[in-house]
Order: sequence, then structure tokens, then C-alpha cells
Amino acid sequence: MTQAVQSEIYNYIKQNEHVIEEYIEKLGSFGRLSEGGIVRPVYSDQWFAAHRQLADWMAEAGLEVRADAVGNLWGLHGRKSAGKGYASGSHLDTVKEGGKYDGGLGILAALAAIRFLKELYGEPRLPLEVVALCEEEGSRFSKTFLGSRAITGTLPAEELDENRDAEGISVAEAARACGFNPAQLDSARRTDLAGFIELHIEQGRLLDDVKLEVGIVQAITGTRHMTVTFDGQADHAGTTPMDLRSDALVAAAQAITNINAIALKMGRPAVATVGKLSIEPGATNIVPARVVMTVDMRHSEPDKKAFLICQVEQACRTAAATQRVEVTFEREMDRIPAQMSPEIINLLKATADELGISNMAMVSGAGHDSQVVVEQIPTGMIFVPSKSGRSHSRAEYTPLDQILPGIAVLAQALYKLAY
Ligand code: HGY
Ligand code: MN
Ligand code: MN
Repeated sequence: MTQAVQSEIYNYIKQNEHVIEEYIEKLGSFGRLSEGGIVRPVYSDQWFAAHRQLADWMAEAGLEVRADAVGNLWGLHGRKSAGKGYASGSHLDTVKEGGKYDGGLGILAALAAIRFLKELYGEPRLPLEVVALCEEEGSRFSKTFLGSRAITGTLPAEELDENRDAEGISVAEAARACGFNPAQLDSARRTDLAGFIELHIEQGRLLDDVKLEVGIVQAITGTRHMTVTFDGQADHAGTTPMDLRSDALVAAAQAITNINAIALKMGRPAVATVGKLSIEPGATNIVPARVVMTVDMRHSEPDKKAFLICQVEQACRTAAATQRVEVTFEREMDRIPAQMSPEIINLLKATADELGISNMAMVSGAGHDSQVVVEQIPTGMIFVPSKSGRSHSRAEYTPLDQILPGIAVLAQALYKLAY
């Protein structure tokens, strides 16, 4: 590709940076709390309003817009009859009180890149698609990667009826309430894509610390989510001697302290997090009978991930035995570490270098839809910096001038692939 084309695309992005900024601010308003932070669980009113806004933007950009059986929103530029094309995007849902870049920025980067390529060069040789994936975080339903698993045909149909939110509403019921048709789940599978690229904030502090413009993701860490239940015995807080109690909360507290120590001792990138905990019956004067907690464990090396999980489960068993309580485990999600596709990694690296955009190879500590998509479709990821590494927090922030280089690499790469 000529130097002229490269600068033309990057210059056009810079000339239209206000479009990108408006996209980010408006999308970030859907589910935004007065005190900051966004709550946009899949199929919620806020999520559906954001979904419709994206559909409008895609239509305004001249893309052919459609929602699939589970609500993944697609914007097509070009003709599918021309051959296997390329998609780019990320997830539309957010974590509780999340930021406005996690997921949303990947959708908007793809929309801007494909819109600008259309404005500059018209019809592509191969089709290009923006995709807003319906759900990734597992904020509303305990299972994650709903949208990308539908696309890869790895979402079991029964999960749509069995997986329910805190109000007992199933995925299928919530999807139907938005007008989607989850019974047609099979039709959401995509076997006609030659590649997928996801732009995402790093959600860590490496790029910000070393002041590089983009990360070229080599691999995504492996994650296990499990629910641990400690079953003790409710008793009178005043009359039950300490040495005769089966206190579920004391067992959980002992386990949590040891879980933290295990991951610390293993060293980076091992991580283990107890993010949710509930106590029953939950009264000042009753010895806790039951504690249910979630544990998130991650490592980029499969054997070390297995070792971490084994150590954590052992810590829970030891704590339970010490407090004379029972402990049970339920696996919620388990993803092996995912290697990104060499051909896409090489394309992104070469494109960043050609553009003079500083870059480094990185491993993602965060999970992404790309780790699901890559199982079936050549996939790569572009990271842009996160200020001070903050994410899954209202403090999440990336200045616009640190977003544009990532979009330039994305747009350039899509140009090379499809024009
Ligand atoms: O948890 C994660 O790593 C991702 O944000 N879902
Ligand atoms: Mn996230
Ligand atoms: Mn994300």
C-alpha cells in the first residue's frame, strides 16, 4: 500500500476525530449513573436504547443493518456475495458501574473505521462488517461471552432457557422481550468470515507506563469462574460457645485470606479475586449458616492456571474443615488461554510500523470476545492505553488522542484486507 494512502486514512481519521468523540460520549450516556459509572446489562432498557442508537449510526453511515437471533448487531459494507469478509467490533454490555470504553470503544472504532473507509474508497473488494456483540461480561446472567459464543456456534440452546438472572428471567425471555428470536440461535452462527479484529482498551497500565501508542495482543489469559458455597449452622449468637460453632462466614474469611496469599505467592500474572459474597440468614445475632462467594482465577499458562485452581480449592476445603462446615464448588466458566492468529498479529504489527505508530506485543490479563472467536475465525486485537490502568470502574479513561492511533491501525488493516 502506498505511503499516500496510509497518511490519507490516518489524516482523515484525525480530521473527523469529533465524530469519534461524539460517538463515545453519546454511547457512554446509555446506562450512565448520576454519580458516574455505567450500568448497561444485556437486554436492559439502557442496553436496548444503546443498541438502537448504534443501529441508527450504522444506517446513517450507509451500512446494511441487521440484528441476529440473540441481538448481535451487524453493519455490513459491501456485498457478502463477493466472498468471505472481515468483521470488527466488541461488546455492548458493561459491568456494574463500569466505564464508557470497555467494549463500547471497540464497536465505535470499527464503525468509524468502516464508515471512513467507505467515505474515502467506496465499495470494498470483500465485505466489511461492524459488530456490536450483545453480551460479554456476565453482569446479568452468570455465563459470559453470549454474543461471541452464538457467532461461533458454541452456545448450547438449553443455556438460553436455563441461565436466569437475579429476578429469575431467562436469557431467552429477556432476548424475546427485545424483539429478538433466540429460538433461531443456529442462524446466528457465522462461517463466512475470513477474520475478526477487536480494538479494546488495555484495562491495565503497561502502555500508559511505557508511553506506547498501541498494543498488539499475542494471547489472552485463561480464566476460571466458580461459585463456592460454605454450609455451616445457624445458631444463637449469644448462647453458642465459640468452640461449638459451625460458622460459614469464618470459614469463608479464612479461605479468602489464603486465596489471596496463594496468588501473591505464585507471582504475576497469576490473579485470584473474590468479587461477590452473600451471607444467610444475614442477621446480627445469628451465627452465619451459609456463605456463597464467587472466585475469578486467571493465568496465561495452562498448567499454572490448573495449579492455581487446585490450590484455591484446597484452601477452601481446609478452611471448611477447620470450621466444621461443608464446602461445595460450582464451575461457572472456564476458558483456556487463547493465542491470537499469527497472520492477523503480523498484519497489525506491520500496519502500526508502516504508520509510525509505536507499539508492543502484549498478553491480555482481561478476557475478551476475541478469545472465543479465535477458536474458529482468524482473530487479532489492538489495545489502546488505559489511564493509570483503571477499568471496570468509573475512573476508566482514555484520552481521544490515545484512541486515534488504534483506530488508524484498525482502518489501515481493514483497508489492506478488503480493498
Ligand atoms: O473479566 C474480564 O476480563 C472481561 O472484562 N469480561
Ligand atoms: Mn470488561
Ligand atoms: Mn471488555
